[in-house]
Amino acid sequence: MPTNHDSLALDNLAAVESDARRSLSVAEDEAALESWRTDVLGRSGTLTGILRSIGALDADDRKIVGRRANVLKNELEEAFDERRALLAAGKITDIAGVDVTLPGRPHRIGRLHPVTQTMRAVLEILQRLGFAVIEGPEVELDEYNFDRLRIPADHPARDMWDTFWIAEQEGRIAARQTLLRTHTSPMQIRYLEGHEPPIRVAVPGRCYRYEATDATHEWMLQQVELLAIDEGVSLADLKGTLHEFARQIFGSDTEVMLRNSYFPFVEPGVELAVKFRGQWLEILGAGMVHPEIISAAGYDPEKYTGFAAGMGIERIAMPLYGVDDIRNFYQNDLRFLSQF
Ligand code: FA5
Repeated sequence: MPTNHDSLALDNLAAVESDARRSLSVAEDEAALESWRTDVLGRSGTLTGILRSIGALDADDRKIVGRRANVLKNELEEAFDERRALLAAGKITDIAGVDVTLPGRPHRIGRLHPVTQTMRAVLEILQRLGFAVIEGPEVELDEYNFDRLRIPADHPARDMWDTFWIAEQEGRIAARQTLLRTHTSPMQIRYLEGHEPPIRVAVPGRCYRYEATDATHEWMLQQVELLAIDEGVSLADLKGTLHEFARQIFGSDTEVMLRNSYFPFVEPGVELAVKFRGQWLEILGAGMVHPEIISAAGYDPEKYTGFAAGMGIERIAMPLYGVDDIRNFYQNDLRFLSQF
């Protein structure tokens, strides 16, 4: 057991050590190094003072304190040599207050955006349910975004989708009017042009709407379109698919509701809402592909039937991550985003 005497001497030693190390770490030139050496290791230096006083201690204490003081002396001499070598090698700049020998600050590790995480989870489930993932253009023709989906220019349903039109370039009159797609549904038409039933695809992508934003509406949104066409596909298949999807993404405790809706390209039309903070939040529109769309693609609508759906990924992310204002997702505030 160390005596009081000896623990006092050890405390002194510790104080000398921390002072010495701190002042050495800010010595930035040869003169500062030399004055440090005089102050600490010189004839009347702080450590030398302690070494001298060891003789006055009891024999036992002398051993303990003496050993520690000698080890410290070696350590400080080494630290001094190291510091001098670093200075000589130009590894320490003389920018006041900057110690380039300090360890670096840790990098902040990036993470996936919550909407990207949601998109990945959604596609994983849909792939397990048998849908192949394909993509389509964000800049779309009026014809595919509207007309061929049974929404002609004078149709009141066009008001459902306020549109960003692509301006015609000066001196060049576009043969066909282009726009930023307002939904992923044009891919129903494009896919049917080049593929025969059986069809089972999921089409993720960004959509744009020229509309005022609020807690559940953004002007840019991500959707996933579903299209399944085959002989004998029924509304029961749509219902089963949507319920299984909802169960897998939200868990079986979350309440969902399928209700009537209207879209010109389906008959009948439905929408799915999820209970979030006591209110119904609409997450997707869906329905049975309109027979005219199937016949326009060259198939007999008596033989082939199908369903389609368009899911809003931000709307799905809201209950998943407990976000009650959709606008938070795209404000690029790291304090918000780094929570997920
Ligand atoms: C459509 O876009 C249809 N194309 C969906 C569809 C596909 C119906 C296939 C039938 C068959 P709607 O405009 O309701 O429908 O949008 C679909 C989903 O996208 C909505 O349920 C919602 O989840 C999301 N959504 C729509 N508008 C916005 C918006 N401004 N901001 C965020 N999410 C939106």
